[in-house]
This record gives sequence, C-alpha cells and structure tokens, in this order.
Amino acid sequence: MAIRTTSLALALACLAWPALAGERAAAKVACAPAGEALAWSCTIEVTARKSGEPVVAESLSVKADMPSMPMAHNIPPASAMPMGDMPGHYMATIELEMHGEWALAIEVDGRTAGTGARVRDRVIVKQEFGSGEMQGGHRLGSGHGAAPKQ
Ligand SMILES: [Cu+2]
Repeated sequence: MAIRTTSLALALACLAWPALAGERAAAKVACAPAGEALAWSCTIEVTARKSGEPVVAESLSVKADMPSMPMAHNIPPASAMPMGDMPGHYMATIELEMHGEWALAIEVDGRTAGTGARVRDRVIVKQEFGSGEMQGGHRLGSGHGAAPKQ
C-alpha cells in the first residue's frame, strides 16, 4: 500500500514537471565507431521541444543501458562537450559492453539559445549498436528493414 502511494506521488510529480521546469528537450543522436572496439563517438543535437531553439547546456551527460538486460550493465555516465561554435551540438564518447540495442539517457540542464528559457530534462534515445556503419540509428547497407535483435 505504501508503495502504491509513492508511485502515485511520483506520477503526479512527473505530470507537474514540465510546467515547473520550463521547456522540455528533444535530442537527436548519431553514433559512429570511435576506433576501439565497443567505443562510440556520438554527436548529440539538443533542442527545446516547443520552440525548436538549440539548447545551450550547462551540463549534459549520457548514460547507456540495455533495455533488454535490466541490471546487467552499469556503465557510468559520459559527459558531453560542446562542438565548436554550433549551439546545441555536443559530442560524447561512450564505451559499451556489447552490441545490441541500447537506450541512451541524455540528461540536460541549460537554457535555450534565443529566449534563455530553462531546459532541464531527461531524454531517452534508443539506438542499435553493431559492427556495421550506422546513421540515425539505422544500419547502412542492410538489405532488411530492421537490424536483427540479439
Ligand atoms: Cu547487454
């Protein structure tokens, strides 16, 4: 019973969150092999969901986990660095432990480039990581519609 009450309180807190926090974030992620096995170099583009403005982050981290293997991996979050003078573009190197589908939890705290609205959010982006070349989460040169699941 106590657990039920807690989850209800959390659900209400989540509903109230966007109003308290200003704008929510959207993220686009593209990853390429970084040279070492299972290391990936990812570019992350963060925008405010409503206005579409780029988000200038004070902090931005990426935590990778495998949706199909809860508790199997515990990879520390990687911090992302801003890319040159492109507002809203960041770069992070993530080191995974195996191929397959990973969920990247992108935690961002910052402000939009134009109006300076506060953006503090957590965005989950799922990506398939394999040995082939990828773009936008899809394998290139694959004859099939979807990459095989493990
Ligand atoms: Cu795994």
